[in-house]
Amino acid sequence: MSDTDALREVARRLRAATRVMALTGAGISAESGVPTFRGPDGLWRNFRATDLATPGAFARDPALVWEWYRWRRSRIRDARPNPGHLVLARFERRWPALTLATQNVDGLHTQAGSRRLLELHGNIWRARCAARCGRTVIQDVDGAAAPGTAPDAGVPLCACGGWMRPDIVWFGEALDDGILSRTLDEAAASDALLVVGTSSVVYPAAALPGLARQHGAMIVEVNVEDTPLTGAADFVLRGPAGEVLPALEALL
Ligand code: BJW
Ligand code: ZN
Repeated sequence: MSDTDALREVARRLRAATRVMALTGAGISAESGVPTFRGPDGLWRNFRATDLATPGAFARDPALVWEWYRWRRSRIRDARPNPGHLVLARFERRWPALTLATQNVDGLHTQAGSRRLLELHGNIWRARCAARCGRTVIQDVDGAAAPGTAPDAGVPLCACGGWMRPDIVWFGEALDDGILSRTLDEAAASDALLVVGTSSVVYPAAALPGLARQHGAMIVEVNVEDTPLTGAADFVLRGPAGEVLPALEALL
């Protein structure tokens, strides 16, 4: 099937769908200038995930982990939603029950206007108490940090005196129970799942297409390259999300 035929067929089937869901990954924000994780320009090319995105890394060197997140925030701060984010936000008007599950922590879907959003891996603009007193803060600035030359200098402090940490799900950590169970329920109930800009290697997000398919959903992958999902998708729309999604919207 040619790319144009696939696009038309996906549009035809979407017109008949009532429960549409989307799952996004770093690729949808690439065209907004936010680096992806894997691949030639990916964040993990220059940094080892285990050095930075695990609870063990934070326990060993919280200052290094915060330095990395401050740098990430500086890359994201001026980023704006691109046409891919905006199309998914407009899809909520067409399908009011549409759920958007994102692995991204950059907040660009919210900026684009998506409201039925499930942030599976947290949000880079939130911090929470690592000492588990329960405080969570929206932290656009970096807050009060441990003073002086102590090893934890630069680590924001909670009002309880403990360290704050980015409110992000690191490797080996469980996703929020409520968010995960809503996501699984939505995937099982959907007629169509659009899987946009993810390498489909990180679980449990990578299990959602299989779950949706078992319950009869059409799986559509939007990506610039093959992933482990490609062979199992019903349709593959090859190209940048910021071009493919507007082209799809135009056919609806
Ligand atoms: C474009 C494009 C354009 C580019 N247009 N496309 C089952 C099997 C095996 C392993 C596990 C398993 N279950 C759990 C695990 C372990 C682990 C895991 O999955 N490991 C795998 C790597 C094997 N999972 C976990 O640890 C998860 N926790 C968990 O399951 O806990 C269980 C538990 C239960 C009870 C108690 C305790 C534990 C947590 C996973 C958290 C992931 N966190 C990260 C890092 C956060 C750090 C941060 O952001 O600061 O989240 S990992 C990183 O990968 C980040 C992303 O959200 C995630 C997914 O990456 P994504 O979005 O797919 O990006 P890329 O870069 O990989 O891909 C980009 C794609 O876009 C590419 O395909 C490009 O081609 C494409 N693209 N430009 C369209 N313009
Ligand atoms: Zn605290």
